[in-house]
Amino acid sequence: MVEPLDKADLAARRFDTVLIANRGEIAARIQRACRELGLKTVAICSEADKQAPYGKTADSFLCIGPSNAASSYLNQDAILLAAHLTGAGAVHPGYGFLSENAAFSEAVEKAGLVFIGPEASSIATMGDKIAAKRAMILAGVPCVPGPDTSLPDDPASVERIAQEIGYPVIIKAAGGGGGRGMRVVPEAGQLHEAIALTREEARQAFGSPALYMEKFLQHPRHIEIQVLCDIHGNAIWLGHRDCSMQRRHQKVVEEAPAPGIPSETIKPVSMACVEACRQIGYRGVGTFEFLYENGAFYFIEMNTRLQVEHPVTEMTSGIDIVQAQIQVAQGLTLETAQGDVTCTGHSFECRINAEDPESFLPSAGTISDLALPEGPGIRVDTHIHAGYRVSPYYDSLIAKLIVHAPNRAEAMAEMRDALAATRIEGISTNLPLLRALFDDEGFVRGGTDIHYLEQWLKHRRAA
Ligand code: MV4
Repeated sequence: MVEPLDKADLAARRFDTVLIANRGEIAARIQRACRELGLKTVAICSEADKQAPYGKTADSFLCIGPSNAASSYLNQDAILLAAHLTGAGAVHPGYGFLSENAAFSEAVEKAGLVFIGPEASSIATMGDKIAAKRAMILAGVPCVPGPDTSLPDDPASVERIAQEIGYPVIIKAAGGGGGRGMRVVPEAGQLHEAIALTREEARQAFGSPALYMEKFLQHPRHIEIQVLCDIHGNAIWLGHRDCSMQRRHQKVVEEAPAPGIPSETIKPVSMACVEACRQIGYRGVGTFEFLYENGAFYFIEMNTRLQVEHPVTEMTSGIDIVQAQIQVAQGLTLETAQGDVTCTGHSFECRINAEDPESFLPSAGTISDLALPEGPGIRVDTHIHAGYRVSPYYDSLIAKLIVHAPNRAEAMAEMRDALAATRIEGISTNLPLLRALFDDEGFVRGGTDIHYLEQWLKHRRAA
């Protein structure tokens, strides 16, 4: 249920200055959206990021702590202090760091500022993967077979649950997500040990021993649905993305739309996602993650943040997701109705990482020379420039190469050209790997599963 808002509540959500509580390409991306909306920006940094280019173009720029993220980008008090010192009225958390921290959402709002993201209660519900699954079942979103309750302690009961689902099953921690805290159980003989190990890991890593069990899907694709919701009960979906091309739960290439999904299949699933948003009074942007196997969708998790791969959806839908996210945070009504959303053409995103192309170890150092592609249908989201120092402290993502064309084949050709025109000297990057991938027969065909890239890398090493 969405609580009715009075005029004073709404007026309190207006702001003219946004503190961007993040770094790197996404800090630059959010700053651009703010500028386009006529909002002032506050950039923050750690000691490692004092030279960041988005610091120079922000209205205020503050160093809030040392290089290690725990003392800076994760330091809630330092961020709130920076907001007060600069007169910011809102905080945008970006992705990672504090973006899915329910306590931070609450602390920001309790301090009289606007959190550009969902309410703390929505973040908490989706952070508890069992609660999330229960909310989805209630809204009619299709889920992976398995109970929406935590596993009981007694051995006979869990054996019965696994029998009912059918092996292989997967044990997941309620506090996990994104590939953390899960274990596949191929057969009954391994059930109890898997539960004991996962429970102990969950207790250590998430502070909660709660687990749940699902059917393990062996060859799914990872497909996600982007939603956008205002605080007046309007919710829309902006199409879907295929994020199956990943290694160790790190996405490498994303595309929109997911190839080969019939609109009759995706439409009822998307409608249910939008219904789930209305039921929980969801505010802002969100992503419903699904496994897709044999023509059916199975919900696994909801992300309550702006995602790295949001540009492919912006390119196909024509909607600026970051601007819209800021506007709904201000309490504005969504201008776009579902009937006005039309997705056209095809978009790819390549994540360019500063890493060794063989070992995948992060590569720090100074970018000595740089050439980035440009032209119609090409977009580069980045904060780097010649002379920029890539520090070893943070995520290795340094740029996103995004293309848009009338169809998938043309978008692929455009990405090949864009990759060929990209040069980054002085550090190692995954550019060679991305170029090889866009020449791979399986990827060119489309519709590969979540294991494809890791298998491809294995064969490539052997060859
Ligand atoms: C699964 C699964 C198979 N069956 N759940 C990994 C990340 C987290 N979001 C959920 N994950 C998975 N859950 C069931 N019931 C396989 C994965 C999985 C995966 C999912 C999406 C993208 C990449 C993946 C890589 C390995 C495993």
